[in-house]
Amino acid sequence: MTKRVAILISGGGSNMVTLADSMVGDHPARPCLVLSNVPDAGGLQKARDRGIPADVVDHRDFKGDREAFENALVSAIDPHAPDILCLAGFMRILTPLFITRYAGKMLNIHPSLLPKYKGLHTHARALAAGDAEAGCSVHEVTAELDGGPILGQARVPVRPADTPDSLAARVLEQEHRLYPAVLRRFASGDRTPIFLPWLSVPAKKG
Ligand code: NHR
Ligand code: GAR
Repeated sequence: MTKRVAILISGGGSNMVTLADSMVGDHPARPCLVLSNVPDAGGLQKARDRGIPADVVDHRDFKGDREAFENALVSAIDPHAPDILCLAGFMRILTPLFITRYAGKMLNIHPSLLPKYKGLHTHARALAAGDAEAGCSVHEVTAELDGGPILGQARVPVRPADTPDSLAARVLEQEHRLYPAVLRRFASGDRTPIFLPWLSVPAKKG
């Protein structure tokens, strides 16, 4: 049976696009919903352009009541009956109310080599620590923030002139390789982690 995938975003949605565009042909899954907590997230239009239902639940309407926000997320998600939820640049910490409902079905991509740099500002923290390499991780989402089982990692070198933005751009290219690879494997029922070697993405021609 083809798996149904809901993708949660807060921003531009470049990871959402690579996931959605990977779910074609003999892929075991298809996108069923893109949901954003930010009304003007750029990824919403990219979802609609692809014919994927796109919806918004604005956390600001709930004035800090995280459980009320999450109940609204659940109401937006459940009619689409997803088998898998992918967080892709989704920026709200989720409480056990949400986590327990979708336990074992939820993935996140985090821009660090976990268990290093859980939480935010990962690239600035990697540079401040003088790390020689950085990267990204896909992990199962559990109640422990960025602490669930690792399903894949990709590494990049840190360059001497790097800023948080230049490092983030190098890591993002690898996110776009890693997340579709992990989703495909996960959707086929295989949770063996994928570790990608460093391969620079060639600049686009033309
Ligand atoms: N929720 C749980 N329970 N477990 C995880 O592993 C989660 C999660 C929710 C989101 C993504 C995560 C990341 O990859 C993620 C993983 C947001 C924050 C954060 O501090 C931290 C980690 C992640 C996402 N959010 C602030 C908050 O108060 C808001 C920040 C903002 O709006 O800019 O929720 O990094
Ligand atoms: C990605 O780098 C993702 O790893 C990161 O936000 C970016 C989203 O980009 N996620 C987090 O920092 C989660 N806290 P995108 O919207 O273009 O996919």
